[in-house]
Amino acid sequence: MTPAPARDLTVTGVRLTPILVADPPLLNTQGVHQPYTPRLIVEVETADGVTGVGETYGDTKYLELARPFAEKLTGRQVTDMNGLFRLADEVAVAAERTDDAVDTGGLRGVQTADKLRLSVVSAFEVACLDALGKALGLPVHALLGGKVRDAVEYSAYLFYKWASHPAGRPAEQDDWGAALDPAGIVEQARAFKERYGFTSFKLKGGVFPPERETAAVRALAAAFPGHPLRLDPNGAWSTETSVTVAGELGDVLEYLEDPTLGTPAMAEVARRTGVPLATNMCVTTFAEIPEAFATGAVQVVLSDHHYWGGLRNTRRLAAICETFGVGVSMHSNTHLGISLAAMTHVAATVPNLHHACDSHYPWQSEDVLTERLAFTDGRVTVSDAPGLGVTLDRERLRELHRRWLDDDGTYRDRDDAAAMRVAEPGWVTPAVPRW
Ligand code: GKR
Ligand code: MG
Repeated sequence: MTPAPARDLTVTGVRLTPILVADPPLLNTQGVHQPYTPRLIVEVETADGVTGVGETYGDTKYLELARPFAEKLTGRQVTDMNGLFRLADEVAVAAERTDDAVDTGGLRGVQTADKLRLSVVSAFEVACLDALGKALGLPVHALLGGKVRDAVEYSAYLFYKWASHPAGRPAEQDDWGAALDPAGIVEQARAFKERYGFTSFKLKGGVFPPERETAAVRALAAAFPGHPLRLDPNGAWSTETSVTVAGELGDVLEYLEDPTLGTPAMAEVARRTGVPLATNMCVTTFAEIPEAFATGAVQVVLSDHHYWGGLRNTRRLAAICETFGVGVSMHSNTHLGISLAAMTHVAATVPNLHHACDSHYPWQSEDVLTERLAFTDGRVTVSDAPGLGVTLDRERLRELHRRWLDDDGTYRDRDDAAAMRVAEPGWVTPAVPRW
């Protein structure tokens, strides 16, 4: 038999398209989501004419790293995914920004230049995997060692929210309505269940005083008995408040997510309560693992391929968690279908991912795909089509890029506190612990 001709997997071109995507007024401890949020779409083309896609944060600081990175990628092989990290280091040395070194105020833990780099690498890694999969006729999960499940379960991501953005803001009214009290949160959860079949619920907290959020979780427990529930105030509480809330909700919570900031404080809360603690704030890099695991600060780590540096690093993280008997779940930030596809492929390959993954996707009415990904019975079916199994809608991509081009800078960098100031002019990012 004549062997099939070798494919030429040399990268011949990289396209970066920053876009602005409509986002509803979702509240968190820092403020509220802006009407539009920035995302970056990455396309990697090979000599054989195959194109792979990836997606990551689109704020200016990510773009500034992604641009020189894209230039350096041309001429390399899409198979050289380990080389992406070296490439990112080279780019970062040339572009290092001191103000990126530490920002303790983020909702995803301390922001470091390293994490920024990994978030950029991840989009290129996903695009390379997509291109490689398409070239070989294999799904991304097969390139990661093969799926261990045919569908990935997601949780309903409940948010306190306003009915619409403050007057004068451009985005249209969404069809979710307001949710500002326990009844509103239960109604939102019902809508999530009806529309998508989700059976586990996560409430984004840190917005109202803990008693009010505790009441909302109690209302969810009464409305959906036996369903897994989570509450995540993004580190807004003191250790004492965290211990109190854990005591009050311990019987109904699957886990309490980042009740308080920092590994030592989380370890104290864990020591004083029997409630499992999860994090996407105190363990967000490999370097943060040893202290957190040694002190028993977290029982579940939320992976996120964006800032852990890709799908292969997510598997490394899961393997470490398994070794130490720590659970794995998945974090999400505002994202589109390309990222949901990537999340689903990697989640399908992680045997010890026993918790439903987070996803903001139901909140995003816009996408850049020809076909939206669907949740059925709260699950996304793992695609067996080559690559990620998604197709870019070029027209839509152009429109959302046009919005980015036309923006005067108001929305090119996510700023939840600035969005809040439109409604409350005196608003400043609250100091933590807030309660
Ligand atoms: O979208 O407002 C939000 C969330 O608060 C997000 O930014 C967090 O990163 O969902 C995230 C979390 O679990 O902490
Ligand atoms: Mg969280």
